[in-house]
Amino acid sequence: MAETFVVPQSLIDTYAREGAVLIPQPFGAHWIDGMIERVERIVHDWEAGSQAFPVMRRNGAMGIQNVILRDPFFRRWATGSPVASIVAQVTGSRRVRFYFDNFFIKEGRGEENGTQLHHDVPAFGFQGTQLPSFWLALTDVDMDNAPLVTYAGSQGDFRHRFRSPAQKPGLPLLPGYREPREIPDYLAEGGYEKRIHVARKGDVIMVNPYTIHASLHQPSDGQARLRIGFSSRWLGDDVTWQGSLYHEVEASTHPRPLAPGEAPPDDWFPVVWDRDLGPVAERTGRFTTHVTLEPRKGYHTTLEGDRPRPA
Ligand SMILES: O=C(O)CCC(=O)C(=O)O
Repeated sequence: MAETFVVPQSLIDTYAREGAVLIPQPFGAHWIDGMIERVERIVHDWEAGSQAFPVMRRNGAMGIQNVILRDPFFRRWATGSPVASIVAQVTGSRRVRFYFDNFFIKEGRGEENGTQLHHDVPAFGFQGTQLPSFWLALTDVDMDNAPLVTYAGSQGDFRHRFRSPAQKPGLPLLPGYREPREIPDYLAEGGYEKRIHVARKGDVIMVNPYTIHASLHQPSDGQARLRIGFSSRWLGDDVTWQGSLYHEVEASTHPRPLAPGEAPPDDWFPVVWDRDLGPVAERTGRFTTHVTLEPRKGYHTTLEGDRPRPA
C-alpha cells in the first residue's frame, strides 16, 4: 500500500505565493538509502563501460535521464511512495501523471558547475501551471554545495517565457518568448527576492515551472564534494501539449502527432495518483511515460504542432 504524507497547509501556501517550497523529509529512510545506493551503482557501472543508463559527464557535473522508467527501485518509488500525492496536494491537482526525470549531480570544484538562471516551462512540450519539478536532495546541500536558488514570486502570472539557455543553437526566437539574458531585468523589475534553499539529504524542493531558478556553484577550494539532486517532473490537470519547434526531440517520441492543447493521452501517461481513487498506478501496475532520450524516427515538429516527417 502506498505510503502517505500530509503536506502542511503553510507549505502549500508558500508554494502558491513564492513558486517554490522546501518540504522537509517526506520520505522514509529506506527510499532515500535505496535511491542513493542505486544511483551510485548506475554511475559505477557506467564508469566500467555499461550503457544501460544514459549518463553524461561534463565540466564537473553529471546528468542521468529517465532513471525511473529504467530502474525497478525508482519505479517503485514513483508509484509506492507519497511522491505523486505530494505533487497533487501542493499543486492542487486532482490527478497526477508521471512525465520524466533527471539527475543533477555536481562533483567538481568551482564556478563551472553552477546551474544557470532559467525556468522550466520552455523546455517542455507539455505546459501548464501544474507541472512542478520535484527536486529531491540525495546528499546534504549546504551553502558550499551548490544549493538551489529560486526567486520568490517570479512564477508571476504565467505569461512570461524565456527560451532555454540549453537550447540547441540556431533556432529562431518564437513569438511569446524572450532571450534568457533578459532574465536579470525581469527579476529586478519584479523585485522578486532571492531564496537559497539549503537542504538536508531527503528534503524536497518543489519548483513551479514558471519560477526562475538556478543553483550556486561549488567553491574552488580544492575539496571534492558530491552533490546529488534528483528532479522528477509530473503532469497535473491543467497541462496540455504546447509543442513547438523547441520540442522536436520530445515530439519525435510520440506514437502519433498531438494537437495543440491536447491533454496527455491516458495510454501514454497513465494516472499515477487520483484524489478520489488514491494510488492508481500502484494498484493497477500501469505505469509509463513517453519521454525518452531517443527521438522516434520519422517525426518532426512545425509551428502548428508535430507531424509525420514527409518522405
Ligand atoms: O540541480 C540543479 O542544479 C538544477 C535543477 C533544475 O534546474 C531543475 O530541476 O529544473
